[in-house]
Amino acid sequence: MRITGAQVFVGGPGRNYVTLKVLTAQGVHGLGDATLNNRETLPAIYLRDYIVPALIGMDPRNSEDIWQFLYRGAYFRRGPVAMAAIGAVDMALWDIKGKLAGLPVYQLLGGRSREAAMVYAHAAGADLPDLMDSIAHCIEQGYRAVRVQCGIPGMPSAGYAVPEARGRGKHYISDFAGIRPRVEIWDSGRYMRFMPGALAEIRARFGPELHILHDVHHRLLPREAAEFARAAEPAGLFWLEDPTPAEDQDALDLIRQHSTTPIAIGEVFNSIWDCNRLIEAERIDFIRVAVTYAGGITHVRRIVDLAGLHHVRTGFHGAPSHSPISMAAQAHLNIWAPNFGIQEYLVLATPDCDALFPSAHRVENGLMHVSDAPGLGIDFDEKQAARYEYRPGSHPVVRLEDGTLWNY
Ligand code: KDG
Ligand code: MG
Repeated sequence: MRITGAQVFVGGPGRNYVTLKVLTAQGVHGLGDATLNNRETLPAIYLRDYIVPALIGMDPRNSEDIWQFLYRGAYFRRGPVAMAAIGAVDMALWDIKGKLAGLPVYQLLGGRSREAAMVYAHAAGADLPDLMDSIAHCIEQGYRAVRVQCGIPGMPSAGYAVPEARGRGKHYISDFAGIRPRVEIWDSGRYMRFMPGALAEIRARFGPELHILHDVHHRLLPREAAEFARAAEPAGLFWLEDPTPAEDQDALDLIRQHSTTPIAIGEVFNSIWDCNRLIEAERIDFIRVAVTYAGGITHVRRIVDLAGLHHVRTGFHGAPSHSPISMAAQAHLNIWAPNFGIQEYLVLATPDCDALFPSAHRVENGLMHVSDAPGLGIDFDEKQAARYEYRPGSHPVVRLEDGTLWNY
């Protein structure tokens, strides 16, 4: 059996999805997602120029050896661009493996550990009453877990993942407004004075059953994060995400020393080497890596197994920049992983997106049910794909009021 070629598509409805289709002499094909939000052309070039020519002639069933070849063989290892490209190949090879076996990928991983996987939705408000409405809307739709982000009184800009005005659209990641980023102004003091109390009010309003999550998006210093995590304890969070930038991982001990609020980190990690010390030292409760930029199913499975040894559960990244292909790959991991925690779920499930990526995976009542179709259980309609092209966009940059550049 051998690979005869592979195609890379960039574009999609409202997103620059990077889709890889690996072709074989036997007519079976596999799909992978290499979308790297606002840097989408880079994994596409990495795939087209450096990976696809090397794949031709290889046996697609040897997914482990191909992973090692792409990772070790490149000499310059890791990083989001390379790992997203490797991740896409790996997903496609698991897709082929499942189709050849006539089995869904989760069966190849070890079968079901649960019937369905809990997902969390996003709620956001320009102010607390607006956020309360947004949470109530998520609960009406059946979600049992909700990430809550709120505008901060007196802050010159809206804050992370928060609409500028009540009832405004909340697609906060890319507005395709070009490469020059929008600037947001941040004030940690105002945030710290307001947000813990807001979280407690949310708990009081919605009761003990709702799983409440909150994303700090790397904006606090370790000492501030420790204070914030302790102040948020009355809200009984499911998790506090990215309280600090995770480059200085020893500093995270401060949070542990001062609070029992569960901590989730890892959406920007690309390999096990970015999180092995965090996991082994049990500084986190949830690992947030994604199959897309952490090297696909083969590599993320290793991270999941290491995490399982240290009571760390999964909470894979699922921002709207992930295409339904990587969300499908994560659905298979979620059904299998003995230490599954939760899945972020924010696919743009519009008719256009469903037409581009048809599948029988479904989310109902806040639970993701995985399809039993062979492989990843997802298709890609190339005729639909021809409707879209790459559009440049950018994340905002964040500055303090005096102009100092801060963490997005
Ligand atoms: O591209 C950046 C986004 O993926 C990120 O801002 C989303 O923090 C995020 C989350 O938790 O989904
Ligand atoms: Mg996040």
